[in-house]
Amino acid sequence: MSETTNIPATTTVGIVGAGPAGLLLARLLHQAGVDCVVLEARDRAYVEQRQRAGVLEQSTVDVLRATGAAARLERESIVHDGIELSWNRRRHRIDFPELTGGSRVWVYAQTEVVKDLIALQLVDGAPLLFEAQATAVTGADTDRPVIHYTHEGVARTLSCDYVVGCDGYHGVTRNAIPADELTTYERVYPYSWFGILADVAPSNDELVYAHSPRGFALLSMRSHTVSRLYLQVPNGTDPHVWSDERIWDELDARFAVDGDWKLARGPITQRAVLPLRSSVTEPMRWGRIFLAGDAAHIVPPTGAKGLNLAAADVTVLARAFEQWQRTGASAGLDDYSRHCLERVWRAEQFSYFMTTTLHTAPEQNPFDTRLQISQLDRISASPYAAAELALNYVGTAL
Ligand code: RFL
Ligand code: PHB
Repeated sequence: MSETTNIPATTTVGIVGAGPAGLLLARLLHQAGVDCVVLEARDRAYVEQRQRAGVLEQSTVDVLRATGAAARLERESIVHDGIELSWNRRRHRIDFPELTGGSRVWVYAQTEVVKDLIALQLVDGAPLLFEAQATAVTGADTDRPVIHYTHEGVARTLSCDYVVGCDGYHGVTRNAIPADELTTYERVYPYSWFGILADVAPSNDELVYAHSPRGFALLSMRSHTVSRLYLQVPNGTDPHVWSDERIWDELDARFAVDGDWKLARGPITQRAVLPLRSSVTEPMRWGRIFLAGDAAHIVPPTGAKGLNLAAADVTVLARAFEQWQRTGASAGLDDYSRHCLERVWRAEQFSYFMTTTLHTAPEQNPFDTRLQISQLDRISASPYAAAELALNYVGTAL
């Protein structure tokens, strides 16, 4: 039988997008015995290599463990008990376990989460079609919504009980909902992040978020031998006009502290500029269509929340589908949007706070800079202010 004849035309839950949200949802539904199909526009290599987030909260690690997708994470992730904030040429450590009653975070790249979920899904999981681009979803207000998609040049349809849009900010599922049924709250920031990957051991054991007169910088990592670093840059910056030396010099200047700490340099293997945006679409469900992850909300990466919110959405949704399939009760599905939006808005507020406290806006008023410094001083002086940051950073249980 050819692979093509195996492509189902009907399913219970049709999932558009195989980023972390779609893949994790498929895994959870498979475990719960709920039939689903995942359609992904890109090919496998592209999805597995897309460089994005790097920090996992406890609740995300818990759900990955529960799905059996955490074996490599247990071996290769790096557990972090804190972060450092840097301003006025000094650093202050935020101790997570001390300030939160024992919580911590895991440094494990989104690329690796995605690889682990795909590997598991292909061995033991629901159908996952790469290079299957959804073009439209119809029938949101009927009992059988339909995903229209193209696979290997052939136009196909997938008829579903429910459709979940896990297709990110530029996805098509959201368009299936009448525009006047949705409200989008949005803020675009007047700066972007220039991210690099470098083959050099991280210069600090923990992440460093730096406020500086030259703008924000972040030191992160992918492993004990690969560093991930970011610089605040003006919107529209072309990453390819920066020489490697200019990037390292700028990072040096922004991380500079009194004392003998030095940023180690190494070959830069990847570079990209990403604009910063906050956005929430409400409600996250209309008729038989659900939105999850970046399809419903975007946070600027400063709070490290994007991937964790996506995981939280689909965990809530999978439980609701399981309840519905087992008992016929739709209470969980009906409550999905309200339930998720509470966490989403908390993460939006925290990400906005981290972003606006640490970045320097173009033509920023010196008064605003003094307010930022006062806020950072407060965090270093008050365990209550530090705990508020720590509790938001490590996230809450689901
Ligand atoms: P994703 O990961 O964007 O996955 C969506 C998937 O849907 C597919 N798709 C379609 N498939 C079929 N038909 C269509 N018509 C489709 N349209 C789209 C896409 O190919 C893709 O595979 O969303 P998801 O699953 O909700 O996961 C969310 C996270 O990826 C995201 O929140 C974070 O990565 C955000 N983010 C970052 N967060 C951090 O905490 N730290 C970071 O450093 C960080 N870097 C980033 C990021 C997001 C970025 N984007 C979306 C612009 C860097 C980038 C470039
Ligand atoms: C990353 O490692 O890519 C990363 C870490 C923390 C952030 C954002 C990005 O807040």
